[in-house]
Amino acid sequence: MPITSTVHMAKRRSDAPEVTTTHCPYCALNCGLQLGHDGTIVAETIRWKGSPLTGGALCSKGVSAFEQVNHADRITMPLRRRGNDFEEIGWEDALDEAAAGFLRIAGEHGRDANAVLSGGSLTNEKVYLMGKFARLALKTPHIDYNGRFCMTSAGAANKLAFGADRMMTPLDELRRAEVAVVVGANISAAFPVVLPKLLDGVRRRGGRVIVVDPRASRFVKPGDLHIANRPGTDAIVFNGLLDLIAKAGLVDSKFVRNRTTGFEAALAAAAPFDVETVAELADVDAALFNEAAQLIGSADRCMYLHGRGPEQQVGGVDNVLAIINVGLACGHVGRPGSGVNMLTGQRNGQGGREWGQRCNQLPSGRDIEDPGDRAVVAERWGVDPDDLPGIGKTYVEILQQAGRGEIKGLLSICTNMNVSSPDLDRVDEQMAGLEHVVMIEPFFSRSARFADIVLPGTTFAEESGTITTLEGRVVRIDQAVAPLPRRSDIDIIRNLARRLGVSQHFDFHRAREVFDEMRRVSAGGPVDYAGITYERIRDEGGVFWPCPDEKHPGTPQLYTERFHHDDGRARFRPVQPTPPPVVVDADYPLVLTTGRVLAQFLSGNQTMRIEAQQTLEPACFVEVHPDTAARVGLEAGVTASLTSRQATVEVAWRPNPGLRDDTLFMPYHWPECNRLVASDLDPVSKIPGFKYTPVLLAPSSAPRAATGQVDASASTTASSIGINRAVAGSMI
Ligand SMILES: Nc1nc2c(c(=O)[nH]1)N[C@H]1C(S)=C(S)[C@@H](COP(=O)(O)OP(=O)(O)OC[C@H]3O[C@@H](n4cnc5c(=O)[nH]c(N)nc54)[C@H](O)[C@@H]3O)O[C@H]1N2
Ligand SMILES: Nc1nc2c(c(=O)[nH]1)N[C@H]1C(S)=C(S)[C@@H](COP(=O)(O)OP(=O)(O)OC[C@H]3O[C@@H](n4cnc5c(=O)[nH]c(N)nc54)[C@H](O)[C@@H]3O)O[C@H]1N2
Ligand code: SF4
Ligand SMILES: [Mo]
Repeated sequence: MPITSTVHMAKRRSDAPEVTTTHCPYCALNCGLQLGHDGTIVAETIRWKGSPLTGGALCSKGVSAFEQVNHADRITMPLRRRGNDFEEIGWEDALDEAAAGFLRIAGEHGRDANAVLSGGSLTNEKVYLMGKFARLALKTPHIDYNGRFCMTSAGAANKLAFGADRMMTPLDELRRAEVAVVVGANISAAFPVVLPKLLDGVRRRGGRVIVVDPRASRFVKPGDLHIANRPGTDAIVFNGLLDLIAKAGLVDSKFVRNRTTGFEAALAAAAPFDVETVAELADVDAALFNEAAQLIGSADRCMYLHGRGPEQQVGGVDNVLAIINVGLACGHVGRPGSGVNMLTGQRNGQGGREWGQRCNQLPSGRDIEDPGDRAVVAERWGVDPDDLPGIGKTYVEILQQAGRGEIKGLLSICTNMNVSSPDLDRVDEQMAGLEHVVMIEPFFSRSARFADIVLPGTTFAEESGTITTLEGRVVRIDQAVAPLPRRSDIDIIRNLARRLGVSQHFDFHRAREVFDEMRRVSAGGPVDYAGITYERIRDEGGVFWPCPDEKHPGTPQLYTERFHHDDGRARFRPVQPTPPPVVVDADYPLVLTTGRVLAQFLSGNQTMRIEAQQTLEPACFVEVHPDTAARVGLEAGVTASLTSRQATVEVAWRPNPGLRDDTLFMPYHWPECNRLVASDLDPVSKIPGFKYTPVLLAPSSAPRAATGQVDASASTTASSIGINRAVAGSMI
């Protein structure tokens, strides 16, 4: 696998007359960078040494991100479907038709027949606008966002345990940690800047890195303690750790007594998971497991970092609660060098789940079902609380109701469901069944082929706004160049709202105006930004929420004195591990788990257009343990065939001795992956079980050498989707 290490940019290369300071548009590390440009064309990335957290470091994606902005594939004019083709139309016609379609559907089927799917890569301001737009313009309860695929298990567990949904300890605190426990996070591919170095620091100071993951990613070093558990068994592993730590007398009783409730019940639920049981169910080495319990239980300062491995499971919330239970039992919360930290993924994965684009949420983390929260938001919006819709459907549920079900119209912004959703063949059918689909997209995506109207979207260099990083720090992005399509996402929302007759609620021309309203709406709420201003963000290198007034310094470290529940205490929750809904059997004997590669970002609609990234990772593949390959007769150069209960796909394969031999790993950026994955959901967070799919692996019967090229039938090509290339640009 090609390696791209962290790239430190050289000094400025060109003489672009202007420099704008902003942040990378991809992952939630939000590395700061500067763009060299002339007001129209962005010409280069410049290292910004003053960047909070990352100090100017960038991975290759951040270095090449600017190439999006003036890319030849940009959609610059609205597109309208004509048969299987698309034609360019004027802005006014496109906006008229987009709005008229939603009005028609509301008239014929009721307002609840329209839905919005939105994205965690949008700025806070746009997230807020989308939530407001769904509730006040479309008047539908059905708005959800792609963070439902991402952060909802972690968020739900954090709210249950601590009363808030935010990383609790700044990542810099790893400098003081004696032990770091990384649970199902691929640090080397997904958090490639700063975090590998911070983990190296722990090792250098004689501390230990403990990794709980069925696969050893590149960041795992000799000397680390690697617990290679079976996929889907994290609650078993952490219940077992809790049991062992208690039996060894390593519980921090003072912390448990003074700052928590529910310890006894959690311990009782963990009691059945003694070492032998865990070793058998999770298939882990008992000696390693004992050592991990000793290390964690004896550490004064321990940081837990969890990624999507334990979270994107049908028992995702329970898995995270089980990790939190161990952290609470050891008192590794609310003190320096310690913390149970979720690693948020998308550019604005954190702000994306605060500002009201979730089906169960009003802005500033308020609860859409809580009468008090509804009254506050309604008052600040100048509407009657009874006019606010109630709780809506989640992302997968909206798709499942699309077309043949009760959802007929869809507004989509910043999400690419026809790559990233589970059970993709069904999603294609569901999307095709919709009557009216409007997408706001800078690039023609695989999902856009199901649109009736595509409105050109904004890239990161063409707008201002705020983003909340994975640490909970609100940072600012500044506009470098004018939007290529002449209107920004905010302009689009304002113009659609006017056509839907509610312009008084959407009279925003600049992000700053939206932010000022957000501050007012959030004052006194669970996610309080009232004291954060654009000026402070720039002067102070970002401000951590909660920040209730302009004198308040912001809150980098949470929970030092109290938790966010009314009684100030954290909650242990008893965890009964959920068995997978579908199990491996003779027909589907291996577990497919899915994730990322360093060079590509999510559905690939941005990075796959950038040559530097595409050259590094051009196509889908599956990783197989060499023994497994030998067992099924998969030879080098032969294409692998994978069959799940959902679909069969063929991809190139790579050997990986660092993977369990009963587990396969496939990066999800290409559509092949989610054709295989089922759409079973966690009952609480409604996250799909992306990390656990029983499959059958075999050499392909097709006489084709593995070239690394994708199977054309599985991916989107110009011919397969019937788009006029001249209009839509090249597609993925
Ligand atoms: N290069 C790159 N970086 C990204 C992204 C990207 O697309 N590309 N996306 C961003 C986003 S949105 C996100 S959410 C983050 C995701 O960041 P991560 O969660 O770190 O990314 P994944 O690749 O999903 O890796 C999950 C890890 O979980 C492991 N795993 C699988 N099943 C299990 C299990 O049952 N238990 C445990 N303990 N581990 C398991 C996998 O082997 C893998 O190491 O990355 C962000 N950063
Ligand atoms: N099998 C499997 N599936 C997964 C995962 C996994 O690990 N395994 N991970 C899941 C995770 S963690 C996530 S976060 C989801 C991501 O799911 P997706 O919704 O597919 O995420 P993106 O690829 O970021 O899609 C964002 C789209 O919005 C566009 N866009 C970006 N910024 C803007 C903007 O500012 N304005 C507008 N108008 N458009 C914009 C981009 O061009 C892109 O087409 O996928 C999930 N799917
Ligand atoms: S993709 Fe993530 S790690 Fe890479 S430069 Fe962008 S923000 Fe930093
Ligand atoms: Mo994500």
